[in-house]
Amino acid sequence: PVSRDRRLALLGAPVESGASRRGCAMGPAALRVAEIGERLRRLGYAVDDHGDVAPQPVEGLELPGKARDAAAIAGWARVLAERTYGLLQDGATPVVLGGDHSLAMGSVAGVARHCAEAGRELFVLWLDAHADFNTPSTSPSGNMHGMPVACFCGEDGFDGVFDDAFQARVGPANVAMVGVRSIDEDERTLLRKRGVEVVDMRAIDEWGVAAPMREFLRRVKSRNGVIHVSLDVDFLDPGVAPGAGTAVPGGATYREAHLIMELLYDSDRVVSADIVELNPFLDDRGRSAVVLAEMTASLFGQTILARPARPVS
Ligand code: 4U7
Ligand code: MN
Ligand code: MN
Ligand code: MN
Repeated sequence: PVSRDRRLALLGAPVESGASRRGCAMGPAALRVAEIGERLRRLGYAVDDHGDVAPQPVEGLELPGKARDAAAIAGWARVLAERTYGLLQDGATPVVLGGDHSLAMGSVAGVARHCAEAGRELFVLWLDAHADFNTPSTSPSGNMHGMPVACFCGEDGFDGVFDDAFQARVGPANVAMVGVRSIDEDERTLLRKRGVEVVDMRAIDEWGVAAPMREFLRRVKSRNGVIHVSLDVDFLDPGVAPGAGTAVPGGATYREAHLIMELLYDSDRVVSADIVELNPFLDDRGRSAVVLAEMTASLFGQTILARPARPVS
């Protein structure tokens, strides 16, 4: 394979108390068994697997409203923010293996700090059946995997999750959500108010994924920005990836998902990624783990046929 100059850093985050069903803690192990590291190495990258991170719970932390296990979730977030920030400062590309989606509070906070210091504008591409824009006061469940976007966009209700070093935020207008098909009522109101771009499944049915993705990538390029990709397994249709604790019918197909990854790779703007919410306890013989590992390979340049570079606009 061609040798590539980027170092990829795998970081396991076996957190599951942000979700209501257990099993996501086995996600990093299943992704490794699906050879996520080997697939990336075969593409010519130097890949360092840093193993699983260990959280330090933020003793006594309580958030106003409903936020189950906030002290532990904040502990994961803090350590992940430190790690993604440090890896980016060292010139590496962090790929966080979840674990439930609450971990994105931390991974994105680290990326946001790095970008703020480097003077680069950060965009987040949220690939998910859900918007994950609840706060402890809007959440119907209190499960923190439904809250990470609200947290890193700076909504109220997350005081004390981070200390002062990691207060950098992502502008809601710099977040694009693709594949959404389940939003709670108060969550929808808040999303609309903040102007988050939502490409729901209806839009994908009408336009496919390429048109909205090109639009998003054009916007990123026009601001010379960079992209953090957060991929929730439930973005995919449950028929493609059954290993999801919060499956919603009518999700992305195998090829829609890969095309998004291929377009992202072509854009050369992705600086970090989360691969989350895989629940191996619910999976069918490792199928979902393999699909996620394949998608990660596509994100970093695995192609069907090599094709000439084509500008995004
Ligand atoms: B996931 C939910 F109420 N919105 O907040 C909530 F429908 O990371 C689900 O996207 C959140 O899987 C799903 O609990 C979080 C619910
Ligand atoms: Mn999610
Ligand atoms: Mn989801
Ligand atoms: Mn989920």
